[in-house]
Amino acid sequence: MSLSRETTTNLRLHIIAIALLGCTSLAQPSSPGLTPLKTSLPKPVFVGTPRVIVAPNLERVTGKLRTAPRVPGGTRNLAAGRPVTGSDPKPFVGRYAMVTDGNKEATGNSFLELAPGPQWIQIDLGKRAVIHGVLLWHYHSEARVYHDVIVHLGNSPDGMETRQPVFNNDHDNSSKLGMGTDKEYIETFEGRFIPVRGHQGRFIRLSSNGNTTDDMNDYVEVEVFGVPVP
Ligand SMILES: [Ca+2]
Ligand SMILES: [Ca+2]
Repeated sequence: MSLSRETTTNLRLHIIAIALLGCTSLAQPSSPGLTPLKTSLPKPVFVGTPRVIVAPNLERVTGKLRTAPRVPGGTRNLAAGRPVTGSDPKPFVGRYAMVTDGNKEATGNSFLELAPGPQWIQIDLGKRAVIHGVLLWHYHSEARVYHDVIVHLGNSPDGMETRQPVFNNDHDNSSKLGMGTDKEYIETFEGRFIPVRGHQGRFIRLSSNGNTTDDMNDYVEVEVFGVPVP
C-alpha cells in the first residue's frame, strides 16, 4: 500500500509547519486541576522529501502539531536517568542508558538500536508510581513508522500476565503479545505521547517489531510522566 496524494501532501505540510514553528507547542485550553505537561522537544530534522510510507495500519496524517497534553499537578518525568534493560543482550548501536539520558536530538549517535524482529526495552522507575503518560521517540531523523508498538505497565520485572497494556498498534497480532486497536504513526520530533489515565506501575515495557526503513528497533528517548506512590 502506498500513501495517497492527499496524505503525501498533508505530510509535506506537516513538515513545513514544523519548520515554521520550530520547537514550540500549541497553546492549550484550560482544564480544571490539570497543568500543561512539562517537557522539551528536540530540533525537527527531516532531511529531504519524505519517502512514500508503506504501513498497513497507519493513522491519518493531519498536518497539525500535537495538542500539548495536560496532566495533574506534580507530574514529572520519572524515567530520567533510570536504568533500562531489554531483550537484545548486545545492541547493534548505542547503549540502553541512552533511552533515559535526556538527549532527544535526531542528530548524532545518541540512540539505541536493537536486533531485527520483535524486541523490547524496559524502564525501572525504582518504585511504584501513578502514571499519567508516556512520551517516546523511536527515531526521528526521517519519516518512518515502527511496527507493533506496544507499551505495558507492570509491578515486577517479569510476568507479562500481570501487565497493563496502555498502547498497542499490533492490529494483526504479528508480535504475539495480543491484538491492539491503536494506529501506526509516523515518527516526528514531537515523539508520541501515550495517555495513561492514572494506572499504577513501576516497570514500563516498550515493544516494537522493525520499521518501514529496516527491520531494526530504535529508541532515542522515553519519558514516563507520573507521581510516585508514597
Ligand atoms: Ca536519549
Ligand atoms: Ca502487526
